[in-house]
Amino acid sequence: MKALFIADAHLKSSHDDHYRKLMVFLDNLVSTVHSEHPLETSSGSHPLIPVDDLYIGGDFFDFWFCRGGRVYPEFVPVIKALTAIRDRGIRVHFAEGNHDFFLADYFTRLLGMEVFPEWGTLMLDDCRVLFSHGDTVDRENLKYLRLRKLLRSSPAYRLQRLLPLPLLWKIAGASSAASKQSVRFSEERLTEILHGYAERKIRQGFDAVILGHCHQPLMKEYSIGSRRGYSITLGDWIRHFSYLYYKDGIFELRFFGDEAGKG
Ligand SMILES: [Mn+2]
Repeated sequence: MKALFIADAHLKSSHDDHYRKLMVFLDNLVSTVHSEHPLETSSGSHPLIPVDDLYIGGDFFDFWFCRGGRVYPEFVPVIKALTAIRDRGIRVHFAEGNHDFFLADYFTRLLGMEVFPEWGTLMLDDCRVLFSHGDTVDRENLKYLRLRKLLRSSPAYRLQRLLPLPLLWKIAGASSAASKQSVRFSEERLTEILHGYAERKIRQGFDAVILGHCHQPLMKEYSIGSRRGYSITLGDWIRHFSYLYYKDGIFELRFFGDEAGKG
């Protein structure tokens, strides 16, 4: 089987370059089963990528609040692209991030896509994979963990339902900008912490651990007896345009625009 993982697009405005680049990328994903997408429709110089499952590892949106079918207008084009992917026969799955949660209300209920609020355990062929955004890996960040729990509690859920959506979008947009300025670690240190955690999980029996959050694309390979383990942070779709491609037991970290000739 073939699966593709991306994370941390932090979408906000459909006019942003990285938003538009992501749209081109999503348009190039084709189903391995029934492809109505003839090969020659590949947009520009980018090859089509055959996929069974698309996994989005959190902070896809810079913030998320919806009401029924009503979503932030800037997100409509990318949601259409995801729906088109689903309609091409590709299963779409989300892990929630620290910027986007309560996703199931919309993506599961209305679009039938799977949402993992925190951790997902996946089987890719025989490969047992642990998948998450990764924002809860640092157990010492009690302040954040408490805030996270509070924001996702049912009183918080009910409260946001009472507020007008445009107000929520405004608050969320502003607080997301502020939260980017108050990071506990450098990206490099956070990457080390995530990979340290992933290595422990691999030693406990997972074949791969796939995380987002740190925005650094990195894959480490471990040999444990006769077993191979992969610790992967997905990078982002702001600066790196990185994605993980899984094909029949092989993991490969790739960069959009850099895949010419790869199958
Ligand atoms: Mn994050």
